[in-house]
Amino acid sequence: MSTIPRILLTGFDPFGGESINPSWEAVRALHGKRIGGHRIVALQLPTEFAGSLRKLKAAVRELAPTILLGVGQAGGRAQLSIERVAINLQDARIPDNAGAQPIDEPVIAGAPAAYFSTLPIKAMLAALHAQGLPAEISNSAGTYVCNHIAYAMLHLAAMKRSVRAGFIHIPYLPAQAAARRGAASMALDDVVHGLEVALRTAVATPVDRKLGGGALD
Ligand code: PCA
Repeated sequence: MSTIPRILLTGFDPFGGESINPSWEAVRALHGKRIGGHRIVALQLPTEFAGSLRKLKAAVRELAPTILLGVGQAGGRAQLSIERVAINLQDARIPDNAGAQPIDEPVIAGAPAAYFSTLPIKAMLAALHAQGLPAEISNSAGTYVCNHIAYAMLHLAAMKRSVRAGFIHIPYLPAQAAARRGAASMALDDVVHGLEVALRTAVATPVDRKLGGGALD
């Protein structure tokens, strides 16, 4: 195996009655690409609480990545949504793809209530805007499988200081939004470009910039 530092970039399989998940479509387009001296490894995770965690842990053990970036579909959101925080909670509104529906259970028992992203979220936001891509900081990754994986990635990063981690939610693809009146969407090429810009910025920015990106609600 090469000694180039690795970025583990994860997407999810379709869930909730969809036949496609834009997160996997986007991350797989970046598999094998080199960014700032790092190699991207794309990994599909099942939209399952237990299964996703098992697969993530095995990949981290095998690849020893220095950056973990999780990507997931957030149907209804209009922009690339850079998550600031993940919480130690599972509260599933719908069953996962294995039929599990945990209510008010921790992701990792005994671990902290929340972790902040350790990727430079403000620098990433500025870089996306500079490329003309719609992006925002989000202060909640929800309480479903995406938050679960975001929390697990940040827990791993907290255990190992050489690892940085974060999560980005993305809108529906146009074809998904076409079936829903008024739903926002983003073209796959823009999402792929945005993820590449975000990762390039993450690699190049060890300490985040102090830029406004807060919310009043
Ligand atoms: N989105 C879901 C789980 C898988 C995905 O792509 C979420 O936001 O939790």
